[in-house]
Amino acid sequence: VRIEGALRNALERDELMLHYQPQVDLATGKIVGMEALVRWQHPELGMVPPTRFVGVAEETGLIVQIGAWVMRTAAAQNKAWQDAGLGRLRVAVNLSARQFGAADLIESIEQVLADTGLAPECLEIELTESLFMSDVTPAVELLHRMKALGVSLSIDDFGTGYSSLSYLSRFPIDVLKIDRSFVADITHDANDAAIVTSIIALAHNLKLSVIAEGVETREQLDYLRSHGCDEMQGYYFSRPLAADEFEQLLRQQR
Ligand code: G
Ligand code: G
Ligand code: MN
Ligand code: NA
Repeated sequence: VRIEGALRNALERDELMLHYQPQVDLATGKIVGMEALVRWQHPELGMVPPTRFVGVAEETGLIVQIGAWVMRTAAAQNKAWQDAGLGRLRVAVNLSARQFGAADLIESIEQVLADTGLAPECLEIELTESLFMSDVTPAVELLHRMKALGVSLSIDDFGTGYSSLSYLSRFPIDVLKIDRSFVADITHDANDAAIVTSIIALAHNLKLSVIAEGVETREQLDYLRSHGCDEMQGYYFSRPLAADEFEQLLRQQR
């Protein structure tokens, strides 16, 4: 209850901010994109982790406003970095089920692109398999409308959902994000290694690009690179960073 009331004010009081976690091209070692992750700095509660408020925001519907703020802020930040000559990056934002169900989703994405001037292909929208569980037909139509805007679409936490693989051939997806639970034991567990290499092959056979999440060690990185994974994201390279820290990292790689 305390969280819910405070969360209602968080947007107006400017208490939310974004952290950015680098996504690195495994062939070049360069940062090619970032995932925007919301943070809440409350004056008394301190830093509230998303695990404590994203669920509440989902239940109350506040996630629709928060998600719109996240998309706008992330797109504007990416455009500013691009204008500063820091590279043609792609920024990924997480889309919640509530946002997916909102009537004005397409218009709000369109508006963010128009207002910020960010090239559509530099905005990636992360979807989870749970979004497709209920009724597949409206989901397919909605995804095609999103895709028609030119944005990039990815499946987050790939492999953990209950959906059938059949949606992969019907949905206009660009990227699979391998869930970090499969990556964790990749160098010790033959089954996890088999799952990860199979997801990489599946993605490439479908002409999708593939990114591994939760990469924490050099051994995991080497394994993923040698098996043709395109990109990685994880603590081994960097935790999610405040915008000024992320910008420093970008400047270093220039
Ligand atoms: O780094 P991390 O603790 O940021 O994130 C915890 C969880 O919160 C993850 O599952 C992540 O997908 C989710 N999350 C972070 N930012 C957002 C956001 O902007 N929107 C939604 N819907 N979920 C988010
Ligand atoms: O659910 P989603 O994949 O959107 O959320 C990303 C979550 O993963 C965030 O909570 C982020 O902080 C966390 N994360 C990012 N890199 C790593 C990592 O290398 N190891 C672990 N354990 N978590 C990570
Ligand atoms: Mn994500
Ligand atoms: Na994930």
